[in-house]
This record gives sequence, C-alpha cells and structure tokens, in this order.
Amino acid sequence: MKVAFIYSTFENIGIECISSMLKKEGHKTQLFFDPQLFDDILFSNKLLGRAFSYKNNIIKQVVKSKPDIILFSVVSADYKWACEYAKKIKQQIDTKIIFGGMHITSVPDIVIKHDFIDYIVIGEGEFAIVDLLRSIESGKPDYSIKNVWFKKDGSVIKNPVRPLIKDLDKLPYPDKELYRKHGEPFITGYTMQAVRGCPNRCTYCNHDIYKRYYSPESSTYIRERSIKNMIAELKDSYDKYKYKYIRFFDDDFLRDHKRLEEFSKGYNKEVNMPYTCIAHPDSITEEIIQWLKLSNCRQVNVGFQNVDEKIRINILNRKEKNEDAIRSIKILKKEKIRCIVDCMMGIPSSDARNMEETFKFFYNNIPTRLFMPWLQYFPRTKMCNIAQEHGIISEEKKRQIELDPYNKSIITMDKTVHNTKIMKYQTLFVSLLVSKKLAWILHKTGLYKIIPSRSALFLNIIAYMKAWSPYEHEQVRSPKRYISFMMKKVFGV
Ligand code: B12
Ligand code: SF4
Repeated sequence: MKVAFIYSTFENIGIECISSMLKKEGHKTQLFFDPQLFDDILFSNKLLGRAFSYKNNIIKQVVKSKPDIILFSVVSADYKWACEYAKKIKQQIDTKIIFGGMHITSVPDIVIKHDFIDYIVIGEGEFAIVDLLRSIESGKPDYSIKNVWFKKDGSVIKNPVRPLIKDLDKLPYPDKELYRKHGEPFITGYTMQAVRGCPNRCTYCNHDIYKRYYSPESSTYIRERSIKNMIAELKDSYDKYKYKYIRFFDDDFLRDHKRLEEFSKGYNKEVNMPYTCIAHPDSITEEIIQWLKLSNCRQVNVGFQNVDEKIRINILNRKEKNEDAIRSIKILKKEKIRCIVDCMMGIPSSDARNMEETFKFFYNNIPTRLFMPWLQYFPRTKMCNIAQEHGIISEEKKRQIELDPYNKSIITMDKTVHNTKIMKYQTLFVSLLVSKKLAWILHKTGLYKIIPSRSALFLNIIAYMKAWSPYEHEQVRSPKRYISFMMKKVFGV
C-alpha cells in the first residue's frame, strides 16, 4: 500500500522505525515534511507564519498523491497541528488516517473521538501497524489487533497492548531515507535511540504513563540494543550517508557504565564520529570520563530540573543529589565536553527564594548552556494532580490540558504577579551565560527586574552565539535552513 507520513520540524525516530517495518512488508512510504518555519511551539509569529506556511502546499501534494493510508506520529506539542492537517485532508480524500505516538498513548479516549481519525495505535507501534495494514489490505477487518483502537457501529473497540518488544536487535534499522530528502540537519546529523525505557518515574514525564500500560519492573521495561547491533547500523549508515556526527536520544546514555565501556571501545575502533547524548547527573562520574573521551563524545545534555533537593524529591520524584549536578558540570567542562543543562521554572512550590538559590547555584557552576523552560503539564501525568493539590490548576484546566495541551492560555497558566516575578529571573539566567560579571551586576542592582523582554531576547541571541555548536538540535533553526525553506516557498527552488 501507499503510505504517507506527515510530520513537522524535527526528525522523528518513531516514524523511521514504523517506516522500515512497513517497507519490509512491501509497502511504499513517503514523508511529507512541514518545516513550520515561524509557527511552532518555540517560535511563532502570526504574520511570518502565514507568509511562509507550507501547510496548503503540503495538503495539495498529499491529496494529489492519494495515499491509501496516512500516518501521524503525535507528541502533545504537535497534536493540534496534526488534527488540523488530518481534518483538512479527510475533507478532500477518502483515505484511512491513523494516529500514534506519545500523546495518543496518554489520552487515547479523547483522540479517538475525532471523526477524521479512523484508527489509533497506543504504545510501541512496530508490530501493531504491520498487523493493522495487513488487516486493512485484506478487506477483512480484524478488530482484535493488540495496541489498536477501532471504531465499529458507533462504539470504540479498545484493544490492550501487546508485550513490549524484547529483542530490539531483531528490528530493521530505522528508515533514514525519509528525512534525507528534506535537507539539513538531517544529512550531516545521524540520530539513534539504542535503549528504550527508563528506570525512573518522574512525575512530569511520560514514562510514568507508559508504565501504567506495561510492567514497571525495569528488567522488562528497559530494553537495550546490543553494542554490536548499534555499531553495525552506524557503520552501514556511514557507508551510505557519510554523516558527520551522531545524536543519541536514549533517556540516559551513560546509565550503565559497563555498557558504556564496551560501547566506547567498539565505537572508537569502528565509527569514532563526534556524538552528543542525554544523561542523568548521577550517571556522570570521574570513572566514565575516559570512555567519553575515547568515544569522541562532544556534548552531554543533563536534566537537573531544580536545585532544591526537597522539591526534586517531593514534587518531581527525582533522587539525585546537588553534588551529582555540580560534579557533572565540573568534570564535563574540565574535559571540554559541552554540558547543556535543563532546569525547569514554574514547578509547584518553587518561589522567588527557590529562584535565588537557582541563581546562586548556577553562578558558581556555569554550564555551557542553560535552558530554563516553564514547566509544561502533560496530560494525565502525575504532575497534573500535584499542581491541582497546590491550587495551581483546577479540575477544569486539567481537562483542558487533555483536550488541547499546547493552548497558549494553558502554557502561560495563572500568570499571577507571583509567576511574573519568577519569570523575571529568566533574564538573569541568560545573562549568566553571556557574562558572569554582567549577571552579578544585574542581580546586585536588581536591574534584571526591569529589563524589557526584547533586551532579554538580545541576550539570548548573544548567549546562543557564544556557545554555538554544530551538534545541537536547534540546528533546525539555523538561518541558512530558514533562508533555504523561505526561498523554496517563494520561488519554488
Ligand atoms: C528525541 C526526543 C526529542 C527530539 C526529537 C523529537 C521528535 N519529534 O522525535 C527533540 C530534541 C527535537 C525533542 C523535542 C521535544 N520534546 Co522530546 N523527546 C525525545 C525522546 C528523548 C526520544 C524520542 C524518540 O526518539 N523515541 C524513540 C521512538 C522509537 O519512540 P517513539 O517516538 O515513542 O515511537 C514509538 C511509539 O510511540 C509508536 N509511535 C510513534 N509514532 C507513531 C505513529 C504511528 C502512526 C504509529 C502506529 C505508532 C507510533 O511507535 C514507535 C515505535 O515503537 C522522548 C522520550 C522518549 N524516551 O521517548 C522525548 C519526548 C518525546 N519529548 C517530549 C517533549 C515534551 C518535547 C518538547 C515539547 C520539549 C520542548 N519543550 O521543546 C519538544 C517537542 C518537539 C516536537 N514537536 O517533537 C516528551 C513528550 C511528552 C508528550 N506528552 O508529548 C517526551 C516523551 C519526553 C517526556 N518528558 O516525557 N524531543
Ligand atoms: S529520568 Fe528522565 S526519562 Fe526517566 S522518568 Fe525521569 S524525566 Fe523521564
């Protein structure tokens, strides 16, 4: 069958995994890619967004190509966008539309209600989609396919999930052909996720939702591709694509130190391209530095989320210590490995005092880059209940988050004076990355409280340029890429 994926902005390994399974089954797959230049969750401008929107062109192309099946992979950030596309396409052609991905797994009962969606897939999708397409192609629908929710005679058939895939080595390599046609950074950068699952249950994260479907014991929840299998894919793909660096998207690439040693030795011999990864502060120790150096690691993204241990334990359910965070920054910087830190603002019970502590903490331990995003409530995560207990969101807001998670009024929820006061610290944190002296002056004089947001944007640009690197996923926002897509939109080149 002719299968179309529609996706925006980023490379999506989930789509690549599904595509390679479908190709193996003899289906033809294609990706319709929307660069969403000025209209995504991080950067949106109404006028520019409309002027350089690819939406109508893509819808026209999809309608013209008349696929048998259209697949949407949906995280909460993309939900509204995906629904808009699906609705418009369904009005023009009669094709089956299937939604899958993290957001669908979180709120399947809400998503299935849309009449422009024919089926939804929850949890891991590889085998479910193969079974579903076989059933559709045969013309004899099998309503018992695990992981799939069907609509029949006005009611919904909700099938349970099948067990998680045990041996990831048996899966075909993700289909990288899909994205290469869409330019940088999908050509020079290679992405991989080698381990599925995480042993932790942070209250704001979607692993907690997955663990409600699947056995939470880490022995079955965490699955690792063998190092041999990873290296074989990387070598094979290098021969084909000559990529320049790799991004590992495992939730904690440095968790298993024995595995890291085995990886480093093999990787050093066979691949040795620069790479970036994500890790937990408590996984980063002096002993592993030799393996990071040997394997050509250039950047580690570390999530601290808050500098107050009580908030981390009681609100976020994170167990690491501040000394883990300090050590990670210190040793990565000493070894000249970029250390990118995430720390959230707006966490229930985080107040101006907590922001002062955060400033002091990072003043003494400046990472290469510091991201301070406002906490986002993902539907049905424990964090929604915690926020409700703290009086931050109501039952009604919780419901709204399930229906429309990226509604602006929800993201900037309850912008009380209290929150506005906290937001002001953002300027201070950015200035820290520009110059420690500047941050000190802004803090001492209190000037950071009156700096207009435009100047904060200016500081952000300087901080960004100061620590620029070719290895970051923000590459999708490189001026070169924007110009190329804008030209294509205006002149068709
Ligand atoms: C790599 C990654 C990124 C990358 C790439 C994102 C991307 N779109 O793929 C970058 C850095 C760009 C990114 C950005 C963001 N991310 Co992110 N990211 C991840 C991470 C670590 C791995 C994703 C991955 O590659 N998984 C591997 C594949 C194989 O798994 P999968 O995508 O889930 O796909 C499987 C199933 O879901 C299913 N499936 C998926 N799609 C479909 C479609 C169909 C039709 C079917 C049948 C099945 C199916 O089958 C797949 C194979 O089994 C996850 C955490 C995690 N462990 O999954 C967070 C995660 C997806 N990110 C998250 C968030 C919040 C974000 C941001 C909003 C952060 C921000 N504020 O900017 C943005 C959103 C950008 C966007 N539009 O995607 C959340 C999403 C929560 C939610 N409810 O939506 C996650 C789950 C982490 C968390 N905290 O819980 N992210
Ligand atoms: S440690 Fe990271 S990936 Fe694991 S549950 Fe917590 S936030 Fe999610």
